[in-house]
Amino acid sequence: MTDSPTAEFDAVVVGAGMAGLYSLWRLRRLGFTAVAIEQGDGVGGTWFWNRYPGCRCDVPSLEYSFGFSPELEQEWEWTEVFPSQPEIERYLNHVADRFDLRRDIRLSTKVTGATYGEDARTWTVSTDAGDAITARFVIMATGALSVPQVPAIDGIDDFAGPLIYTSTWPHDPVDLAGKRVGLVGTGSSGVQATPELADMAGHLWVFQRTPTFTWPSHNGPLDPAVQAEAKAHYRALRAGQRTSPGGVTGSTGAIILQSAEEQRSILEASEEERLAALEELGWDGTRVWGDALVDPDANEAAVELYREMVRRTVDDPELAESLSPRGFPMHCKRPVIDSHYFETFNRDDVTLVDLRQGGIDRIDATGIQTAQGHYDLDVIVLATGFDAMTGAATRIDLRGRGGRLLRDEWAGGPRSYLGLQSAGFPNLFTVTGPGSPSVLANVVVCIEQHVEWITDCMAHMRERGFTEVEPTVEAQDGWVDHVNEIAAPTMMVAPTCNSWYVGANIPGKPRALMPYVGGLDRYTAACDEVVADGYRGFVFT
Ligand code: N01
Repeated sequence: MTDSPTAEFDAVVVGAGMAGLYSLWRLRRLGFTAVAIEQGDGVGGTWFWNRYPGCRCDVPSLEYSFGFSPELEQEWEWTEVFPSQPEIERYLNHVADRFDLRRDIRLSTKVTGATYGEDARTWTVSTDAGDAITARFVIMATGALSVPQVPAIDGIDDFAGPLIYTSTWPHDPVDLAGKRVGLVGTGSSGVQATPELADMAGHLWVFQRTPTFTWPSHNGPLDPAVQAEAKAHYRALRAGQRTSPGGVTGSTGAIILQSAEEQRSILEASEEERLAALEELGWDGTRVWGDALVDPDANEAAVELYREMVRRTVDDPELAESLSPRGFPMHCKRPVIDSHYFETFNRDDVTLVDLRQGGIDRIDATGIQTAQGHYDLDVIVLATGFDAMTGAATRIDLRGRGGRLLRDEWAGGPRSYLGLQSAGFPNLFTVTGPGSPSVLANVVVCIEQHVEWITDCMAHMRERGFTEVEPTVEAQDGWVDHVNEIAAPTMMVAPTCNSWYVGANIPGKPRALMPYVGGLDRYTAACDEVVADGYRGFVFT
């Protein structure tokens, strides 16, 4: 089937990461034919590509797993509270094998375009292998963080040694022993890689443009009793995930803060009470303050507590100051979870290069030239992030009704109804796309909710003989307004915050908050209400 240059399926699924695998499983179960097109030469998506040292998920293992198969839940054994990349990749390969999904997956093939034929009401999907695959539906399971950002640094191709992106870390072992290694970027990837690279390298220089808010993961071996307890009550756990804002119950051995009952008011706390929170909770004592999520003064008070923790952890006061976030609020970017990040800077073989003292001018054959001087390096590691949430879809020539290009429609910021469909692009669905909670919640739960909604909608159409579904422009506009309104009081849209949530990490990308901040529970209820109301806002033909 997959060798044919042309084929006809009910659905083409773009990607074979978690969303692609579950889409295939569910489509098959509902009796739809489908093929998944995957650019990597293995399944797993994010967990196939991001194999840098230290790569780990920040959602507990027992919750960062599929809930669609009780047998799978029972047979798979997690080993750590937070799963490492190799363990998740093994799990996803197990899923692909256990459910015989590989026969419908075409690896090492990139989708380059998809055009909607209004007469036939089908999509024609083209790939870099020269295929033209026709299907009634296209499901974009392309991931929110799947397009690495190539930083705009002069001379990036001039470096004579290996230049490695964390997001495409090589499969073969990388020998860093005795090497001078430069790491650029201190987001989640850079923070996770720092302690590991420090162990591997001769000397590590960390090039930091903006200091990070990061908290210890408290990772460790998974208590067998906790695992047994979860397995005994998995149905209740899954139900709890779906009705929580973050898709996480916190009942699986991990310390999850900021649930409503744990939030305190920093503005009502005395200086002694604030410092007592650090004594009681350590780093987590900086983020138990509910008012810091919405009040700038409360936020700055919490940031000062955070800086106090940096000073208590980093031996050199000047270095502590360099590592301290300043000038933008806590909670405006994705929280980072680490294992001994700040402690790593107390090592003699690790040097922080604070780019606020002089930025990177260029990369040359022998290293990185900054305004502070030249750093001679053998290896450069780039942990410089992703063109998040819209990058994958806008790089594909997606042509909807009348030949309109999705990339043009989204030129001022992404527009979609419920994060599921865009007006003018019938029968094209997005999993965990902009306008949905996705990156702000346990993405596995988000994926399952989306895929179930999408495939249920397809089944609904089949039952009633419909061939086309598309949202109205009014419904889409209403949803985009709602997404912006509920984000307005949060730190995520603070003008001083340049996060990938708002596209600020990509030069020229329009500044627009992409995820839905209202919580997975509220979002799921909104999706369910739309269906109960006869798919309000969607037009079926
Ligand atoms: O990317 P990022 P990431 N010169 O965009 C710097 C998920 N994730 O891959 O802040 C110098 O956060 C940039 O600096 P600045 C998670 O959702 C999860 O780390 O723009 N520096 C920043 O420090 C996460 O949020 C996990 O000033 C440059 C860094 O590169 C998301 O992926 C693990 C630069 C990019 O940080 C993205 O994280 C890993 C330049 N030209 C990832 N360009 C877990 O589950 C960029 N930077 C734990």
